[in-house]
Amino acid sequence: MPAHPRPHRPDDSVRRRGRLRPAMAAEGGGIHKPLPPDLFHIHGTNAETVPAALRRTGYHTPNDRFFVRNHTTTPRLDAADWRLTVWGDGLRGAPVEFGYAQLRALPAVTRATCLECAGNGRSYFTSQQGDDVTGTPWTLGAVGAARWRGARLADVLRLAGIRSDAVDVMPRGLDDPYVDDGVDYGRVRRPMPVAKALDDVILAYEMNGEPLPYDHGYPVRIVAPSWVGVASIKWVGDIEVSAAPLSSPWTTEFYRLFGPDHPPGGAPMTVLPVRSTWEIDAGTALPAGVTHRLTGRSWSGGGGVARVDVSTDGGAHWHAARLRDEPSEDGWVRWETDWRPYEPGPAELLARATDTAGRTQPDRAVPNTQGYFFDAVVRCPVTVV
Ligand SMILES: Nc1nc2c(c(=O)[nH]1)N[C@H]1C(S)=C(S)[C@@H](COP(=O)(O)O)O[C@H]1N2
Ligand SMILES: [Mo]
Repeated sequence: MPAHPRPHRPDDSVRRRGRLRPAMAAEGGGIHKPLPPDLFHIHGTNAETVPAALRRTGYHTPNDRFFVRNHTTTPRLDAADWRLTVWGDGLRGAPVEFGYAQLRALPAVTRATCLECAGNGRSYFTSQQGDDVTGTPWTLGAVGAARWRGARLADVLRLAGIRSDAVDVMPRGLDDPYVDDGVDYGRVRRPMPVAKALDDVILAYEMNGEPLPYDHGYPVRIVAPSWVGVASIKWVGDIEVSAAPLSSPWTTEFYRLFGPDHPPGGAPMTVLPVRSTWEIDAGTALPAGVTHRLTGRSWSGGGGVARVDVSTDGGAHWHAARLRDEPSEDGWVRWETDWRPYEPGPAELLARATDTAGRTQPDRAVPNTQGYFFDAVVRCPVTVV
């Protein structure tokens, strides 16, 4: 594929690419759980789930193989002395503190929802479209579905005395401040509108029936269904409630769409796009003359996935995959198709999902300098032998 020549912020790619190097030395060192190579690909401080590792799982992604996206390192906090401070001029009075036991005593909700990094699929901007992007070169493993159990953020905000004119809330993590290229951006934090915070956001303390693992935010994290993963702040320690709009580097600089196809100041990012993955590793050898049950998953931040079309011949012919789950608003659907290849040689598997809102994966994703929201159909190469 030819590169798409286009103007871009001249200093951006060079500066960013240089900055990513030191983190690579860590190679997953800041992550607590084991990262065996059959389950994870490590990218610096982050680890993505290997596609074939999903195949052996049910609907929910087991905690031991759920992807980890860390700006720094996993802190090992103690629930006994953890406190959540809710503060700001969007409250009627003084800051209010919640302890772990207090949070667990509130009415609990359980929600099965996908959590996905906005940069999932980023490497395909380069490999499929020739776009020059910066950031962790994920394939499609920066996504998982879990059963999150916790208190409603809405209940906590009401107990804290949120005012009717509050507009934004900003949860902040207790992990180390994020320092990159000599710039200290402070602790990971990202505002969301009050409307989202009061709608479906959870202060989760359980993941798939277990206390949150250290890497996924122990003792308490935010889970913001359908939204970019960075909205789901881990190891949350405080939440600012504001009567005026809030911003952070995670809305103004990172997790924002920049580039010629976006407005001059960049476009904000909230709801995740439609995407699909095959549960087979790129380059897998499949014997000819044998029927293979191929499986995959599709998901969308904008509604349940209603249809998945697949091609086993590089996109020449398409047919509908069998869906194994009902469309779920913020979960995924598993699907399968049977394929009996005859000719030895290279082949490409393609999957294109359509959600209940009618959004379909395009052939080409709209580029942006930091490589977010790659939603185009991914070409998964295999070899028939
Ligand atoms: N405090 C804190 N919260 C965080 C992050 C982080 O580095 N620190 N990473 C964010 C990003 S970018 C993503 S995609 C998700 C990843 O969640 P996981 O590591 O549990 O899969 O957490 C989000 N919450
Ligand atoms: Mo992310």
